[in-house]
Amino acid sequence: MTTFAELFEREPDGRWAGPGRVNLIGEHVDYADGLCLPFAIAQRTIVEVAKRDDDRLRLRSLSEEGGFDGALSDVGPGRPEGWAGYVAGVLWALREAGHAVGGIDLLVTDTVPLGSGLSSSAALECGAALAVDDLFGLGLGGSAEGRKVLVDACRRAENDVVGAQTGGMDQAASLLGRAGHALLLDTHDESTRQVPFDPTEVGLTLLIIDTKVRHSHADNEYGARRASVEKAADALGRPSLRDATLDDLAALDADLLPRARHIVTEIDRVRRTVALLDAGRIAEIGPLLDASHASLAGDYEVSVPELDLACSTARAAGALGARMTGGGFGGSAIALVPTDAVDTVSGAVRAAFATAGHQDPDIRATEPSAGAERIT
Ligand code: GAF
Repeated sequence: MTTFAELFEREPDGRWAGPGRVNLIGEHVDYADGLCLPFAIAQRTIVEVAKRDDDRLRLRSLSEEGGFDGALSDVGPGRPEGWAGYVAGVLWALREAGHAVGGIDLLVTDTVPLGSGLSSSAALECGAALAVDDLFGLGLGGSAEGRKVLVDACRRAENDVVGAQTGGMDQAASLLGRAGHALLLDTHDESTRQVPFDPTEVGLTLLIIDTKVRHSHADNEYGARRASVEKAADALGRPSLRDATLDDLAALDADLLPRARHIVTEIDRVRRTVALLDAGRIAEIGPLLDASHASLAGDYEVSVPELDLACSTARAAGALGARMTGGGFGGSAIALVPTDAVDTVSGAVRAAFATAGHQDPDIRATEPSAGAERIT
């Protein structure tokens, strides 16, 4: 395997990890002033990084083609293309925000599976952001408030350099995640709260079912959903749909109504999920997960048959609840399962996928894990 030293003729200053995320509930509401409840997972993207004394960026990956070799001053909207834009974009955003950052050599040695709906992009951005914070002594990584500044830089990298109009949920989960907790993120004021979430403590397991499906039109569809939600808020004369009621939505046309209904009902489901978790009633959140999936599939139309099959089969085999997680159009579902039913549920989902002629899904247990950190 190629090493950092072979590529760059020097040793790295250290290694940093940025985790992927699962969103427990609160889907497609982070660009709508809503509430979401993600957590960082054990699957991580690892970067080896060395600081440079000049302005040059040399970015390479062991698993991905492409990369970048150029000046930080050449980075901007649309440049560089490909995965390197996520890393270069973080440095660009930090510099735009007034932080004194310069060049780096960086090698991606491990990655959260791409297209799995577990936010490999945020994992990369956040691992790189923490490395840059450490190496240039920005002092942001040591506190939640500082990490929120890094969250903003990672989100700007994605919005302004890569050009994906995503919300900030994934970056917040990757940088602010904590073992045993889900992160309640209020995207209205960016406030956060750690909510206890430890399924294993009560004999439950949260499974990730990666369908391995990735649709190429996902980015366009994501943008279209976001535009519909903004249009619906405009039509109602509100800054966002956050405080709208179902009755308010009656004024919307038939195209916008279901989209807006998803936002309003999903925010309510997050509130109810948090209330149950705060009361230690984890096993009771299943119906809220199911209702979230139904809303995403029916009203928001971001699911695909493989995600629907994963959820319905998991439920029929004993899961307490199941839903797609992340942006949709492929990627992963989650299922909350009594630990003694994990084999039954996994086997049933595999069998259903085989019968339907789908690829064999990747199924694994997950739990809330630490946010981005330095490893060595
Ligand atoms: C993607 C986006 F990047 C997030 O910001 C969020 O909108 C999510 O889709 C849907 O909840 O992961």
